Amino acid sequence: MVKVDVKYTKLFINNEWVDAVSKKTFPTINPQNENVITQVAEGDKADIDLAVAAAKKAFARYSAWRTMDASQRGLLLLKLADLIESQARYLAELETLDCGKPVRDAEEEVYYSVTVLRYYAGKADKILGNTIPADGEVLCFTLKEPVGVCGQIIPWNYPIPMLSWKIAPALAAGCTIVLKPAEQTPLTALAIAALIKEAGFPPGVVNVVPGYGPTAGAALTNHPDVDKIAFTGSTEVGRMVMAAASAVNIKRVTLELGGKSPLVVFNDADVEKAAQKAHAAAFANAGQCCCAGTRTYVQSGIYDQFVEKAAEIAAKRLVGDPFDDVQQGPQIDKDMYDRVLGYIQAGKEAGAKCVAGGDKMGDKGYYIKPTVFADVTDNMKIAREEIFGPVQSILKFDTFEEVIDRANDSNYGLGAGVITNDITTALSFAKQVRAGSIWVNTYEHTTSQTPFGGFKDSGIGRELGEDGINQYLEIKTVTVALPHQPQ
Ligand code: TXE
Repeated sequence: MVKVDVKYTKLFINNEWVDAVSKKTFPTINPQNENVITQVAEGDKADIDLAVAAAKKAFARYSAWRTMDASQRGLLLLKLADLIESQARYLAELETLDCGKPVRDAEEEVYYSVTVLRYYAGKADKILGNTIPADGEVLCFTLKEPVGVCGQIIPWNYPIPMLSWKIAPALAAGCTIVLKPAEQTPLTALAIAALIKEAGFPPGVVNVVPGYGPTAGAALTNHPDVDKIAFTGSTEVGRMVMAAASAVNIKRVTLELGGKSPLVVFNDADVEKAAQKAHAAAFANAGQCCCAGTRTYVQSGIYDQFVEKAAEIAAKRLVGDPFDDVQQGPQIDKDMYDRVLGYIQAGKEAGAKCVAGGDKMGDKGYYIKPTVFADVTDNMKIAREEIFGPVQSILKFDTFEEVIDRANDSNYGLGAGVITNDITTALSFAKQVRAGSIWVNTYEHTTSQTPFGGFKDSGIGRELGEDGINQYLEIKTVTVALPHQPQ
């Protein structure tokens, strides 16, 4: 068993480590063995009030943060990126301890998050307005200004990447932040908070308040001094966040919610390679991925061969201790474990053919066997609802028109993939499928430069890339009377 030192368990407010006002704590659990790792200070409304007050003060007109050169904000982000990079292995191990993902994946995620911080560091002093040839005797231009105090609520499936997607554009834009990590995975956000202080960000610019959703999370979404909420999580909570965000003031809202993404494999694909790609799309991060390709549509000409391959690959997937060299660790917690097993049961009862897995694994920890269902039909629960576990549903189709209609027949629209060598098929798919990211002959290829977000119930707004920083900027139009004639 790898021993990981947990250094930070308190709330991080105004660059200080503090207990919760209530003095309450909550346990964070190791999903590998169901043991309590440690107790963490449990933030609630009173702590959110303090954190928002600190963020508001840090955003005040003449504060150190507001008067800092934009280029300096970029340098602080670069410093933070360097510090995180220098602790990549430690942060990866802490992440694995807290959320059970294989440590090699966790380490890759740390390096990936560093690229996000560096991308937005470069953007800090390149936030440009326009000059506008407005009608009338005027000079007109726009300024892009930070939105203000941002509440950022993140989930447990990719704790460090999600933190980077949230804080990097907000800081580059000049906003201040109160971040609430998921209750299942508070540890890496706190470890990174320590690095934020070390990097030299002024007090109050970033505050991290662990706690539960209905208490700490809701207090943030309901707070009158929060100008924007950025949320990643379930569609169900996303609805609540959106309603709360308009209750006491009109907060800007970005939501990155669930998905049920289709991956469509055409007859001309190489079956072996396509099955490998579809496997990775469905099973990455133990299936706990918002854009997981969980509806695998396979054209009838290669369907039987494909199912056989998919089952074979899933059966060989290495599942086990995430500190070992495995592909899959446990699911995040007991709730999700039970929920995923419930979906597997529902698939069996609906008559889908279970060709791999189909059960829990072992008696300790939240492990589930990589599961593949064939002969899935569109109306089955496992084809319609987000499972968020290691379950692939394979569906058969005949024609292009048919599969586009079926791919689009979902309330979600986060990601979609197509595997084909025919360029017209690929590009027609890209144009006709209603989803925020379309991947052709690849899947989940998401980098700091590429906007990411959903159509329909998968969310509002985009993260990453140029679009990502725009969500943290207000546009101010300045119009100056200026006679066209000589004075
Ligand atoms: O999500 P929640 P859960 C989906 C996935 C999964 C399901 C449930 O289908 O099975 O959601 O997961 C905070 N006000 N995704 O229950 O509850 C909460 O504390 C404000 C998709 O973990 O949405 C956490 O920080 N905040 C997904 C965050 O919201 C609240 C990632 C997410 O938790 C709140 C995770 C409230 N009332 C789950 N209630 C993705 N899009 O990647 C909870 N929270």
